[in-house]
Amino acid sequence: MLAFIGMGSNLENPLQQIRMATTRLTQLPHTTFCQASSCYQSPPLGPSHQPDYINCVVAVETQLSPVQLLDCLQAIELEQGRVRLERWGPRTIDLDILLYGDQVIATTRLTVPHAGLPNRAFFLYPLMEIAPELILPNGESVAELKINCVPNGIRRCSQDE
Ligand code: ROI
Repeated sequence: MLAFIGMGSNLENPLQQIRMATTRLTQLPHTTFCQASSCYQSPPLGPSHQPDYINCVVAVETQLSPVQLLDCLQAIELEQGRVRLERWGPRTIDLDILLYGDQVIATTRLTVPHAGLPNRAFFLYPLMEIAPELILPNGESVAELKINCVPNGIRRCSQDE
């Protein structure tokens, strides 16, 4: 199944955190890494007393189930020292399943498509870069969502940062 994973970091050298997590994603079992977007910087959504975020989206072709994939992502978060203190607080790395094929999942552990996907520029800009033709399970196109979302100060990081 083709899955899209959103990455975010705003602590302890975010670009480095994203690079490390990307490397780990290339090593997932039963999974072929397809593509990574550029990195994007944006002010925090939520509590503003925290640093800007760096975000990136990757595509993988995986035979893992959604829950198996989530387990792998949470293991990487733990490895990279993610500590959950406050809701919407700063973090070294956040890995979210944005989409898993055209599956719709609503369980206690997992909401897919990610509930924030339709209005978060920091997911839509990088997603549009690697999957401009993508249509969500409800029929909405990423292109249309991106046009209609509030950019909120997002900017693409230069490749050599
Ligand atoms: N804000 C930005 N800009 N990027 C994120 O990845 C991000 N992740 C979050 C919250 C705290 C909601 N804000 C964010 O989880």
